[in-house]
This record gives sequence, structure tokens and C-alpha cells, in this order.
Amino acid sequence: MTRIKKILIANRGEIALRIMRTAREMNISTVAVFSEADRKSPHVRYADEAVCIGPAVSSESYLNIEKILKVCRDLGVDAIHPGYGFLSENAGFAQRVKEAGLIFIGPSPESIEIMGSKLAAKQSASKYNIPMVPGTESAITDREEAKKIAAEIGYPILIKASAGGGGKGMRVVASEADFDEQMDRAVSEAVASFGDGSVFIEKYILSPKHIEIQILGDQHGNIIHLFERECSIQRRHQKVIEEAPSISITPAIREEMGRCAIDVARSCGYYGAGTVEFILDENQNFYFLEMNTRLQVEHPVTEQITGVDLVKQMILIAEGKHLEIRQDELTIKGHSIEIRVYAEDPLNNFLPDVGKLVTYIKPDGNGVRVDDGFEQGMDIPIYYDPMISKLITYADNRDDAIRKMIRAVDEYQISGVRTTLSFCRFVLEHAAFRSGNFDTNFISRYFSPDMIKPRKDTESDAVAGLISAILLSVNKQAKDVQHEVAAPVRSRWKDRRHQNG
Ligand code: MV4
Repeated sequence: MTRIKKILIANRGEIALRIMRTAREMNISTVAVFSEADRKSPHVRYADEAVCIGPAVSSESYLNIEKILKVCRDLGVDAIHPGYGFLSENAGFAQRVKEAGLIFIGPSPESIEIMGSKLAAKQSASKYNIPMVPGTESAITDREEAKKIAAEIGYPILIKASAGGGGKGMRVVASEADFDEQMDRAVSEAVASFGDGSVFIEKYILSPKHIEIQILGDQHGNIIHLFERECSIQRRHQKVIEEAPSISITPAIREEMGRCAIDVARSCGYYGAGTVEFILDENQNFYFLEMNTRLQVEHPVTEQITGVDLVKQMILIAEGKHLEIRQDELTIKGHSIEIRVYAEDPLNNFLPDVGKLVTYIKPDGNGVRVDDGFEQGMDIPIYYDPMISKLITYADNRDDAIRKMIRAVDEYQISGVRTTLSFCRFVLEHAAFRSGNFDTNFISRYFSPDMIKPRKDTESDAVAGLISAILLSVNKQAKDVQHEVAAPVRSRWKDRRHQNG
């Protein structure tokens, strides 16, 4: 057992801050690394020590293993937390960290390696009784053989890249006539994206829900699950809204899914925090798809409903401690929703709209949590993911959590960049979302840009304020037009609520 005294966070933005906050609560000192683009970021100021490791481009900074390890040596760091993205699921990095005599706050390189391959993951999981989508058990080498299997499974089928992620290298095949063409595309996409052309086949589940289970495992073989997150509301494989618990599953399915998730983790000797992904079909059948071996973006909703600090648990596990939480002590309390606020223009095909956060005023109040890494006046760099923040609400039940979220969205004031706030509000108000009658096709089925009204709080807001002031002064001189000019001086918060509601 080791006591970690100093952690380097190999990440940036909101997740770097998230990790540092817990470290500080545990009396562990923190080291930030940053690129030249992030010199003024809150995560740099928050850390006890901070070192610039290179230029803005990730490959020369946040992905630069040598530089990160050098900072660890120079500053006497004990452990590295990788956050999500960047080096978090890089088995080679985890191995290098270990070889440098440091603690990687995450799973073993071997677990990362196995779960990084969808085929290896399925093979590993097959040691236990875990439902999987019918398909091929290994990479396709013989096309004619694969076509036979596809015919047995029944079309439509899905070709997936074993090294895939984010929907890349994934192709739907409607009938045997399209098989060769789609196979060629899947393989060349897989080679181009991952340098690995291995693909396999699964039956295509038409309207699945995406449900994932959070697990925690210690280094002594104890594994627990912390229930599910519902992540079906996605746009082109980018999650938009996540919540916990899911309204789509019964307590019996939850328990069974939890058991399966623990077994998937056990099958590869997993320790640390991890997420086991399932899809749920229309008949409430669920199937294991893959496992993510990192702390996920949407982890806060699980923290809200369980009261467990997942980063704290990750650190304790990395120190070699036994899990202090027993499965039968865990319960779901209340409901939590998270929306991802991106600097993207929902009216223009979600084009990133990076720039300066001219106005940045966060919502607040009971049950509202904002995980962010920016401040008013800062530039959102073009080099990284354009996520501005995660807005999380927590309430007794789903309906109240949604209402609270709409209230919080309306309080959030951002100008200088266009954001996905209005888009999230559209989803939150939609009858299908409210009723729970939705799947991964929600956005393509229901969304078009004309369904949202642009918020009034972009750059034009400053202009609107100016006009209001001028009209007010005009109003003082010309009382006969009072009725018309009174409106613009109302609270803009009320305006927005009126306009959107
Ligand atoms: C599937 C599927 C339907 N049938 N597999 C997309 C990314 C990867 N994580 C797995 N994905 C899917 N696999 C079978 N056999 C549908 C999807 C899928 C999806 C899954 C989760 C969340 C959103 C999705 C959007 C489109 C397709």
C-alpha cells in the first residue's frame, strides 16, 4: 500500500479541475501540465505547481509522454491521473508510467489493452454468461464465410472495426447485395483511422437505447457497480444529455445488467473506475457492447445519485486500498441529468464556434452543479474539444431534475460564442424525452434547426442592452410612446423564458 502525496493531472479544462479539487480534499498536492494555449486556464492557476509542456497542438503537449514523465521526475510526482481523452486509454502510456516507478490512477495496461479491442473484449466477456449481439467471434478473414454468417443472423447487419470508437469504421449492411461495398469501406476506414483493419459482424439492433453501468474495482478482486447512466440522446456519436437512473429499465434488469458489468470487469482482472456499455432493444433485451477504461465525461450524474466521489475512489484504489463501499450499501437516491454545453452552432450544423467568452455567467442554486474550465473573458482554443461546460442538476425525481435543468439553462448567460444551450433546451422540452419514449435515433428523428429559436444572449445582447438604454432615455422625453418602449427594458431573463417557453 502506498500513500499518494503528489498527483500530476495529464489533462486540461474541466476534468483537470475536477480531479484537482478531490485531490486537495484528500490533502494531496497537484501538478498541472499545460500547453501554450492554456497558459491562463483555471486548471493551471488552481494547481499547486504548473509546468508548460509545449505548444497548443496536443501531439506536442497533452499527448507528449516524454515531457509528462520528465515533469514527474523533476517535481517528485507519485501518481498520474489521465482524466478522459488524450492518454487516458493508452495502454502504452499506462505501461510507461508504471516502468517509471509511478502510479497510474486507472486500470492495468493489460486491462486497457484488452478492452481497447472490441473483439478481445467480447472474447474476454465470453468467459461469463453475458448477453452479446449475435455475430462473428473473431475478425473476418474470409468474406464468403462472413456472408454465410450474415445470412444466418439475418439482415440488416453491422460491420464494426475492432479498434473502433465513436462510430468510426461502422457500416450498416441492408442486404447481401451491399455486403462487399460496405465491407471495403469499413476496412479502409478502420485502416485509415486506427491502423488496424480488423472488422467483425453483428446483427444490427435498429432502435437501441444506450445504457452504461459504472463500476469500481480494487486491486484485491472486489468489484461493485454504481448503477446505470442513460446516454441515448446523442448526435453523431457525441452525447448530448445523460442521466441517472434510466427510466427505461426495471429494477430486475438493473440488477442483471449490474451483475453482467461486474463480470465483464472481472473477466479482465479490472481495477479502477470503468464503464460497461450495453444496448437495450425494444423487447428489453440488453447486450454487452464494449468497456471504457477511463473516468467518463458523464460521471457526475452517478456521483449525484449515489453520493460517491468517483475520483476519490480511483485514488484510493490506486493506493492499493480495499474498496470501502459494499454493493448492498449502495442505493439510488433521486435523479440527475447532465447536459454538455458546447461552443457549437446548432443552427449551422453544429459547426464549432470558438472565440472569446465575452459574457460568462453560470447558473447556480440548489441542485445545480457546473463543471467547467473557463472564465469570462477567456478564449476557447480551437485546438481542443469545444466543450465549454457540463451542467448537472439533481432533484428528488426526473421531472423535477428536468425542470431544474430548464431553469438553469435559462439562467446561463454566455455571449461571444454560439452554444448548444438552445438545442439542449429543445430536447428537454420534447414530449418524447419527457415521456422516456426515445432511443439513439432521437435527434435524427426529431431535430431540425428551425425547431429552435436562437437565444438572445449572443453578441447581440450588448447591442440590445444599448438599444434598451437609448429607448429608455427617449421614453423619458416622449411619454406617448411609453407602451412600446417599456418592453425592451424588462429583464432579459424573463424575455428568454417567454420566448423559449
Ligand atoms: C450497435 C448498434 C446497433 N446494433 N451495435 C455506436 C458506437 C458504438 N459504441 C456502438 N454503436 C452501436 N452499436 C449493434 N449490433 C447501434 C449503435 C449505435 C449507437 C450506440 C450507442 C449510442 C448511440 C448510437 C448511435 C448509433 C448507433
